[in-house]
Amino acid sequence: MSTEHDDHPAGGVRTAFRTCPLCEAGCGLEITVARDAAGVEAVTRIRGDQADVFSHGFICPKGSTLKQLHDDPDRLRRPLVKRNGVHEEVEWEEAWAVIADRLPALIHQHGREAVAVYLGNPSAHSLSALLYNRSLLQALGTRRRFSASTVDQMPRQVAAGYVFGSPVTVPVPDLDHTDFLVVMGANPYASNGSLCTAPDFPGRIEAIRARGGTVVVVDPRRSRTAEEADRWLPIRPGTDALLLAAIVTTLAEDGLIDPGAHVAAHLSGLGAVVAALAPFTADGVAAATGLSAEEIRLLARDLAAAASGSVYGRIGTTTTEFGTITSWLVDVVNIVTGNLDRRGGAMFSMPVAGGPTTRGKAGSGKGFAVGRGHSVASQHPEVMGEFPAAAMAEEITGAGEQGIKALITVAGNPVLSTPNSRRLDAALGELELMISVDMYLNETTRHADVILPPPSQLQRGHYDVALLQFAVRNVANYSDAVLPLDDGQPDEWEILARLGLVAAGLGPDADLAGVDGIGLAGMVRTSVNDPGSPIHGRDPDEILAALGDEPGPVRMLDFMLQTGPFGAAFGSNAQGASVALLRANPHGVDFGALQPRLPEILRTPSGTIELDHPVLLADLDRLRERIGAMEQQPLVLVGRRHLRSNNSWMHNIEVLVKGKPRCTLHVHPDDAERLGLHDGGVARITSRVGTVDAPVEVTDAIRPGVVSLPHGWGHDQRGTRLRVAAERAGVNSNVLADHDALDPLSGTSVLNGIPVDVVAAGH
Ligand SMILES: Nc1nc2c(c(=O)[nH]1)N[C@H]1C(S)=C(S)[C@@H](COP(=O)(O)OP(=O)(O)OC[C@H]3O[C@@H](n4cnc5c(=O)[nH]c(N)nc54)[C@H](O)[C@@H]3O)O[C@H]1N2
Ligand SMILES: Nc1nc2c(c(=O)[nH]1)N[C@H]1C(S)=C(S)[C@@H](COP(=O)(O)OP(=O)(O)OC[C@H]3O[C@@H](n4cnc5c(=O)[nH]c(N)nc54)[C@H](O)[C@@H]3O)O[C@H]1N2
Ligand code: SF4
Ligand SMILES: [Mo]
Repeated sequence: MSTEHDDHPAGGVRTAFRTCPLCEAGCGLEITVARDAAGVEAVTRIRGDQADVFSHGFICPKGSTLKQLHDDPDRLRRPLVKRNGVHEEVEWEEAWAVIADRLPALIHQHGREAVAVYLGNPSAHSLSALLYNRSLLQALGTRRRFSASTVDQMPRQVAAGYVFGSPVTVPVPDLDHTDFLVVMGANPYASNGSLCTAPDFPGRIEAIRARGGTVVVVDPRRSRTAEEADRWLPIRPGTDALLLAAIVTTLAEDGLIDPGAHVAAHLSGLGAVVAALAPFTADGVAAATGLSAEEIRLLARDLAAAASGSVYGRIGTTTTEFGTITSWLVDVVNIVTGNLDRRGGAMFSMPVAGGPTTRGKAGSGKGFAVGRGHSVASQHPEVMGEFPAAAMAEEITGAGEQGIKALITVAGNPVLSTPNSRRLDAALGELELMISVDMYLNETTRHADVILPPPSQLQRGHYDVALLQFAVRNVANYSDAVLPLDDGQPDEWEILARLGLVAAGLGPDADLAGVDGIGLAGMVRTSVNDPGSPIHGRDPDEILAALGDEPGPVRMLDFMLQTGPFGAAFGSNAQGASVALLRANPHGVDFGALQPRLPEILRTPSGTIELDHPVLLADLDRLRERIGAMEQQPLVLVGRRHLRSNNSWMHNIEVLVKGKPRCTLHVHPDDAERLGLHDGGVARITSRVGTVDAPVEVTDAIRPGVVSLPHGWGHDQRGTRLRVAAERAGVNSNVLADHDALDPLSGTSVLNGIPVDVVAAGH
């Protein structure tokens, strides 16, 4: 354990350090654990770890609730099996027996494609899930994969894939050194940042201003982040691509396009892109964006004139009709202003472990493509091995003989998180078999025949393999489990690995450790054969012996750390990264500020930044055709986040949800007057696919013509076990999100800018 003073016998207190796994910030926590006379341990306090190399003591209100989460009586500690419509607690053996009885038989009868998988957001924050979902997916062999990515960041990844050759090559704002930050469609004061891992994001923003820099927020809402900024541009939802295009065109007109020599040497297609954007002038897009041409030109010129600057776009830019090209245009603006891959600009992390662009041949690669197969019902192309989450319902009920018959969810709550929730909710009821790996009986898992609960967050080791790929410093932090597993409780990796073995027909008693060893040996062999690997040419048996024989994610992580860019390389670099090094440094290890990574980071076939990828250029025609409609935009709905909430699943923690109800419809006073709504009244909101009633909060912190409702609420479903959440149920905004409204390049849903009608309820 990452523990100090651990030498107390019974009746002592110890301090453990661990990284918070709840959001992308990954703050260091200092956790006090008291042991009673009987030797039973309990967490007594959680606060920010002042010595953490990255978060320096910062913590948000959610971080300390890992204790409440662990103690929550509604958190599942034993598997549930549904019998006659009721979930019953069973022993693990019994749960596995039910799955072994039903899943292989279903696959045998209907084929592998009859099984689908949905992976939710926390599986990106769980070391076990990150490393073992892969083996589950391999064992299942289905192409019917869905995840929260297509209600989130997929457009950002697709754009990066085309331009840089790898979908993880996502630039992050160099927050700690930039002189000019443009935040588009993100509210880090509530979210703590996303695809930009930066604990105390708010503090880092304030530091920009304190050192004389400028912060501009582009958001239809005057969010807390906008309030703290120098400038707020209240853009019309869904029109960010136009704003970005017009910034490029303004700079072209002014002769200010200058990517800088470092980037120009590795850049292709800039001329074609600038020419393709020429029709998008500041005057031409002003009416559609709802901003003045002057404001747009000023932003362009200020950004170009800044000593360094960075445009950062997040969920308000990705979950829109033009999510992919908006993300691409963020890169284009960073490039034409000379800010890509330079200090204070938009830079690339050098992940200490598990970075796809820290392996293999540096500087070029196969590039990125989509469309290896299509979904059955609506023929959506595969993107990054997935189909749109919005298409899951129709793949269950609308694909005839080829319909999905069984669904496995891991750490996901798509009934609250994905579009046209009512349709999905009904479709889940049609499945022959559903299995969920989840710690709550909630709106989604209530449909599951078997629920397999992972241990609590405090009972698992942690290293954020996924999100440290997007960190604003190159940092590594590993923490062992703070508390031991409950009796009989398997670790999350064991649940996922065993589920794979059972699906493969090997039965619940198959040899997990053996299979795990085979997987690891495969990774080692690949690495010793990779000329770019620091262990190239070494004896695989020597490496395997050094990794030890304890199965599970920790030795896999050790392997990734040791063979990473800062790695110990099994003895070659004694001070380098390894699990041992991180265990000896429970506050994390800082490998320094971001450094330029061009051209080695590129994985495009040409070995250049392929800025004019034809798929992206072609989508500009669709954008141009939509300008007229954008100028006439009807009333639209956007989302928002609250600091004390986390998507759909932390609403059962009393200390987080108490106080004023948060699931309210924000309405501008002008709209309220026009629509006959008043503060505290109830509005009926109707979209193409659904209707909900929500309490009204009148506020001028939103652009007229836009209303806002947070997502992840609607905890009033029968058959769930969320006693606290049910008392403040709220309404599910995704009842309103349209399953057919997608960014076609990525399959990502439009969750911001949903056309709605709003009336006073009861009229
Ligand atoms: N309208 C609208 N919809 C949205 C969004 C929006 O902005 N607006 N945001 C979207 C975004 S960005 C995201 S990421 C998605 C999230 O969508 P999902 O990932 O589908 O949903 P979550 O609310 O994150 O639910 C997480 C589930 O995992 C369980 N869980 C928590 N921790 C663990 C764990 O460690 N292991 C396991 N096995 N289970 C665990 C919880 O009990 C819960 O059931 O929602 C999306 N939906
Ligand atoms: N407290 C808390 N923290 C979280 C989460 C949470 O649920 N709660 N969820 C986590 C997850 S999974 C994610 S992905 C991140 C998301 O992190 P962020 O991207 O920061 O998400 P939000 O806070 O929802 O901010 C999105 C902003 O986009 C604005 N917006 C809406 N439409 C548009 C548009 O068309 N254009 C522009 N420019 N802006 C628009 C909204 O008004 C809102 O202020 O947060 C993570 N952190
Ligand atoms: S910001 Fe809050 S939820 Fe996110 S990692 Fe830090 S303490 Fe955890
Ligand atoms: Mo997300």
